[in-house]
Formats: sequence, structure tokens, C-alpha cells
Amino acid sequence: MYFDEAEIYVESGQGGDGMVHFHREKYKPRGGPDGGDGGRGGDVILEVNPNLNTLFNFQHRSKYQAEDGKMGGPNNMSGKSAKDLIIEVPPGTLIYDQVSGDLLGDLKEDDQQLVVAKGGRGGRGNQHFATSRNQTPRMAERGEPGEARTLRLELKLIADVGIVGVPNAGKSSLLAMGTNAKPKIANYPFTTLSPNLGVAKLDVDTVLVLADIPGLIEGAHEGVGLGFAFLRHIQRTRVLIHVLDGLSEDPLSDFSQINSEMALFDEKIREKPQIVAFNKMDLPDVQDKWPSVRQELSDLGYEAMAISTVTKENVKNLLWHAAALLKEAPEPAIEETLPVYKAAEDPKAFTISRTEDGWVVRGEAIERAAAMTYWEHRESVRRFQRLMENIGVEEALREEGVEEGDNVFIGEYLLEWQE
Ligand SMILES: Nc1nc2c(ncn2[C@@H]2O[C@H](COP(=O)(O)OP(=O)(O)OP(=O)(O)O)[C@@H](O)[C@H]2O)c(=O)[nH]1
Ligand SMILES: [Mg+2]
Repeated sequence: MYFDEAEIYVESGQGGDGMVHFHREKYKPRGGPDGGDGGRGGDVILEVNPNLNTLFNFQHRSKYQAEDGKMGGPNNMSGKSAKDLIIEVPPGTLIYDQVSGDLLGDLKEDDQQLVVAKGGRGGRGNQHFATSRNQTPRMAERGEPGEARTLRLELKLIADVGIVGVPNAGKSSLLAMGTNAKPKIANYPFTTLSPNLGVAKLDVDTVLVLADIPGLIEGAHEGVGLGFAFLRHIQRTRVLIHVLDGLSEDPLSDFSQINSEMALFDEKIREKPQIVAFNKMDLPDVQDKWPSVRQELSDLGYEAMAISTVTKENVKNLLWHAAALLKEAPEPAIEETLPVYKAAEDPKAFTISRTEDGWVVRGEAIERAAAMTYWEHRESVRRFQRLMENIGVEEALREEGVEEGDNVFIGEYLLEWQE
């Protein structure tokens, strides 16, 4: 249903495991350690594709998983790293972490990228663990696990010019006439349910991106009609074309209504340059009304043009006029609603809790280290124990009163406490 919001689940690839292996050659004494490193797991990356203008694709697919890195091999051979998984999004996509609500990024420029889940690094093979005292290390690291997260995507169209007005005014007709877009047009209100983008190429150097915004009515800023979901698309446009329905009983009251709805939603919209387009001038009734409407608008300080999307009267002029205003219009101010980027939690932080089954230790660094340990190799386990000591988990458990034989859960791993 919604094309401008989506929820997706992403998971990066796990790193490949490092290998425990010793060099072997015919007729030669046993060689040193030569277990290769695991390859890196694939990242999940969002990338702007300027040809997209909706989040519609995510209706059909919402789960994205990058591949895992390959395991290291003998002869110091590194495992193959996995390819990154690239997900294309339209320009103007805001990315939020669904759980924390944090804004992770705002993708606007062509080909701009954001890594949303970093692939795990490959585990090191035993070639790295030889020391002067230990020439035959029977240990290696397992690959680092990938990251999983749920993201909320929100699209803010990036159009230069927003076409606004009451339902049925002829906004979509104008977009269809002036650009490459083919929006639905019909003689009833709320034909357009979501903004359409169109590109008008006026000449080689002058290209306008126009957004046809669904019809606005009184109370739109409070969610009436199609609501404010689409008002926010107007925020990023720089110039507005306000289409008046020439057939309306009172085009001027329509005009002020829409303006106040926009201002109630965001005061700054009022500052955007606005061109008024009095539409349906092919009809005699409408032509009769034009002189008085024009006068009243001019008294209010607005420049108005009379157009017809049927005969195309003044449509090109209108777009050229918009292009001229665009040159002077300032870049829209950066979102005032952007939340602050929060610093990530200290990865070495951990918590300890006691349950019926035993002690539960939770923390990013310690859980990762557990996942990267080969529990079948004593030396790997010792290394893990040193880490427990270094980041203070061991001391904290002792202070809490851990005893010989107690169960200690580190993430998914169960250990038995031994002094
Ligand atoms: N005679 C005449 N009819 C027009 C003109 N422009 C649009 N219309 C008609 O007005 C009706 C509404 O046109 P749309 O372009 O769908 O209007 P809209 O503003 O996009 O309407 P919503 O999407 O419902 O907000 C359609 O029946 C169009 O054919 C015009 O210049 N002259
Ligand atoms: Mg429409």
C-alpha cells in the first residue's frame, strides 16, 4: 500500500573460519603452522539509484542477507571474501534503525552508499599464532558473526518543484502534459494517492524534476483526506506551482485554504516561491472568471498565469517561469526533525544477570569473542579466558559470587565455571 515507507531486515555475512593446519611435504620433516585466514563476510549496503522514485520494490521483498566468507585453507590460503549485497534505494531515502529509532543516514546523492550491516571479519588461521615458545599452535579463530538489524526506510521525494492544489484541480494533468510522467487522471477527487515524479527537459541545460502531490484539503495538516503523509514531500521542494481549479466555485478560497494547510504543517513552506496556475482556461466559464481572479491574486502579491492542460496554453511558459525561480531559490533547509546521531554503545560494556539456569553475561565484545572461539582447541579457549579477564568479566563474576561448577552463559554459549 505505501510506496514511501518500508521495513526491511538485513543481515551481513559471517566471516569464514580460520584454519588449524600444519605444513606437510613428502620426505620433509613436519612443517610449521600454515592454516589460512577465513574470508570476510559480505556487507549489506544501501545505494542510491537515481532512476528509482519509490520504495515499492520493498513490498515484494523485505529480507536481505549477504553471503558468508569462506573458510581458510592449508598452505596459508585465505578463504574467499563474500561479495557485498547492494540494495538500491531512491534518492531522498532516510534510514532508521527500527528498534532504537536512530537515524542512520540520509541518502540523497547519486550512487551515495551507506553500510547498514558490516560483514564479519574472517577468523585468523593458526599461521598467526606461532610464538617462540609454541611452534605448533593448535588454535585459530572462527569467523566473526554478521550483524542483523531491522531498518525502517522513509522516502522524501527530492523534486525541485512541487505541484499543489485542491483535488481535481488538474495537477496530474499538468505533470502529464509537461513531463515524461504518465499519472492517472480522472474527474473525481483523490485520483492521485501518492506523489508522482516527472522530469521536464526544457532545454539541454534546464531540467526540472516536478512532483505531483496528492490533493490537499482542509485539515490535511491534522491527517484529514490523504493527510500529512504527503505534506512532508513538499518540504524538500524549492518552488511550488499552485494549481487552481478554474471550475471551482471559489478558487481564491481554495487557494488560501491550501496555503494555510501547508503553513500549519510547516511554517517554512510559506517562504517557498509560489507560482499560481489558474487551470482549465479552454472552458468559456473559466475564461470569464480569470480577470477578477487575476486581480485579486495580484492584490495579494501573487503572480498568476492562466493555463490549460488540454490546449497546452501557457504550460511551457509556466515551466520556464518555475525554472527561473528555481535558480534563485535557496536549497531547502536541512530537516529540522532529523534526530541526533547517537554514539554507538561502548562495545566492551557488558552486563551480568543471574537466572535459575546460571549466570548470563551479555555484551557485544564478549559475545563476539565467544562466537569466534573454537571451543575444541584448548589454546583458543585460553585466549577467550584472557579476554574475559581483560575486559573485566571475570572479576565482575567473582564479585557477584560465582562458584565452581556454576553455569555461565555468554550469549548462546554455555561454559562451566572453573577456578
Ligand atoms: N477542461 C479541462 N479539464 C481539465 C484540465 N486539466 C485537467 N482537467 C480535468 O480535470 C479533472 C481532474 O484532473 P486531474 O489532473 O486528475 O486532477 P488532480 O489535481 O490531479 O486531482 P487529484 O489527483 O484528485 O487531486 C480531469 O477530468 C481532467 O481531465 C484543463 O485544462 N481543461
Ligand atoms: Mg492527480
